[in-house]
Amino acid sequence: STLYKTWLQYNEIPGSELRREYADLLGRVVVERETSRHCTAAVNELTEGFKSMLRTNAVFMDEAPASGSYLRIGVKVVEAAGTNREGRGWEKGEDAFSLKLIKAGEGKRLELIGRSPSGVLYGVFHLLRGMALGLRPEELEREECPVNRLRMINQWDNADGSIERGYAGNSIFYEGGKIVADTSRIRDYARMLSSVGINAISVNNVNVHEIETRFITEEGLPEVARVAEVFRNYGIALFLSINFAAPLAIGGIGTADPLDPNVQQWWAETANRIYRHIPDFGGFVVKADSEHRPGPFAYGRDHADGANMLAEALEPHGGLVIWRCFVYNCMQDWRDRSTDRARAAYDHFGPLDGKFRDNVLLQIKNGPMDFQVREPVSPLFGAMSRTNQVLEFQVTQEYTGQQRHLCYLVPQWKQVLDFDTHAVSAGVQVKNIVEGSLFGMKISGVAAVSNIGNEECWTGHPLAQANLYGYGRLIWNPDLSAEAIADEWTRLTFGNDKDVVEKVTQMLMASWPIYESYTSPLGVGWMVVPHYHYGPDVDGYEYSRWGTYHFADRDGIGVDRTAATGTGYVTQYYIPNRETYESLKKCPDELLLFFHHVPYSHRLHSGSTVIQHIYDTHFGGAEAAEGLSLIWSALAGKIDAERYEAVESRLAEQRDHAKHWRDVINTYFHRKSGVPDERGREIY
Ligand code: BDP
Repeated sequence: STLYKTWLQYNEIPGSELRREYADLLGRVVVERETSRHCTAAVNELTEGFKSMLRTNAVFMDEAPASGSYLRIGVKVVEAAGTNREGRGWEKGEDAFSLKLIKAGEGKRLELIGRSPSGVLYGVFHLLRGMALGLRPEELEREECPVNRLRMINQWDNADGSIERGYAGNSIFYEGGKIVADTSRIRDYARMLSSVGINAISVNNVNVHEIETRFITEEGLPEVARVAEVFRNYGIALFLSINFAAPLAIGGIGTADPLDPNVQQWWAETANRIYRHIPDFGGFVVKADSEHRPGPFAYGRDHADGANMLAEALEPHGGLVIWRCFVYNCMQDWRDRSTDRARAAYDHFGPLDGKFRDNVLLQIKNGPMDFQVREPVSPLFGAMSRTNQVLEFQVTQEYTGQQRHLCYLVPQWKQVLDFDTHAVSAGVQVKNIVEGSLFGMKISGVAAVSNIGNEECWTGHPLAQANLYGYGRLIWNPDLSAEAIADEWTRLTFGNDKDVVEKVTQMLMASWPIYESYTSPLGVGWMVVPHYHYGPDVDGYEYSRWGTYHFADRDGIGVDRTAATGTGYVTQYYIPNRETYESLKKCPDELLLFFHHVPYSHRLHSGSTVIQHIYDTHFGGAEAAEGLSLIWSALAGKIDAERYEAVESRLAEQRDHAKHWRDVINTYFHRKSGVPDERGREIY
């Protein structure tokens, strides 16, 4: 169905002239035999794509024809710098490709050269995308090399088939404690990921339960290897989340102490076993000493001890340890104002800079708290110059409307990537840091939590497909604009009708600000129903142990994180960011309540008071949410019924739910502050 095919619709090219031109150019494909052995997925994709877009069956040949036009595909392997390991390398440049249109006698030759079979695959997807966008052959010419080396997706899927923070049905990977027998849907997912440049995936939840702990045993591995094979064909390396206490849980060793030789040996043997089954296994993702997960702290060891022990086991095979920095005290006493969860990652990991082995990467969430609709950028970016880093985004919309509300997140991610950290000097943006060359990181990149499940449209809300697409495109090239990505996704998904493209792009681009405007105000976060994180509950997290407070009382609201009078979190930033956030005058409005506790009468840069801003944005936001559904209804008849209706019903839910948000937030602050709305609108 069109829902299922996402951005890979491969509709017939409408203009018959352009279609004929492409059919002529691409009707014959020359791939040398040696190359084609390694490029099966690329060849299959071309075959499928040409058949449905050009209505031709491409003829594959292993030698160039004497005359006429054709597509030539080749691999020119990038020199691997000193990688004599059995595992896969992560060399910069190995995923690159070039596409050139060359005049050859009477005809033309389109030449696609990849620097590896993955490069060829990316080139093929680029070609098919260009065709679907209606580009002419000469407009396809380019040389591309992804900016980030590691471009990863994290599944939070559990073996029982459920998905932590999944909003689109159950897992496509697991059912009833087992890996699914039929992997064809996983293959389709691999195609989607590869089409936007993803090259790594961890296939189980970071919270590892007993069943998944066993994935690394002799019984579990043949099953995992089946999935690894599916992804391998699409240039995607498979990783597993592991349980740090596995030596205890399944190893029969009475400890998981990283400095214990028996533990070290157990992990070394485990690594050997894994690589016997999966020779190009990517490595481990580890959530340790976080939210009740086991870790090195139990043995008086630190994160470097824990990560390095695993790294040593994987090192001979070329495997990586991706160690998450989402570490904080989730049992804090809300009465104690001296602890600040925002400080935690930096306080834990900053002092360990330089202590990690070369194949360890620290995975850092984009903000210091937890994927809120608005947060400052984590100060850890730029703070560790001798440690490999991975930036973590959340594609699944946990705190941003759970794929029932429209929230296109690419603009948010873009702000994070473009944030000027002022590490080393002005102009050092987060994207320059995670790309790796600035600090000479051995390997680095970006990871994100997936938003897909087994529903027909993959993502619950059909328009939420744009987030998965956009994530891949953005981390391939962080200089792409959020608009350009939205425009591209819309065309690929719904076709090139001008009205459709304009309206859908407009909806996507407006959606994050709209969602922000009717939910928690001015960067304060967390006013959601505890545990579920959907819908408003202003005080739900206020007197809890999670470190998630807004401190609203009758006089004011916000968290004082200044150095002068607050938690001192601002000192984790470089100057001038530190000064900007410290200063009530300079702090940007959208983060005001993240950094300052202010009276409701405080005047924002925008000119309005905090309380009036809350009223205005909530009335305005609910109205704008209704506006989204009106824009969509203007597209009736231009979009197939299945997708039209699926989107329409989500937008109707959003419209109603936004009003609920508006009323709960406005009423709360009206009652707390006693300040009336200047414009006298209805507050309950
Ligand atoms: C939070 C989620 C929780 C995850 C955790 C994590 O609520 O389900 O396990 O992040 O990232 O956002 O480990």
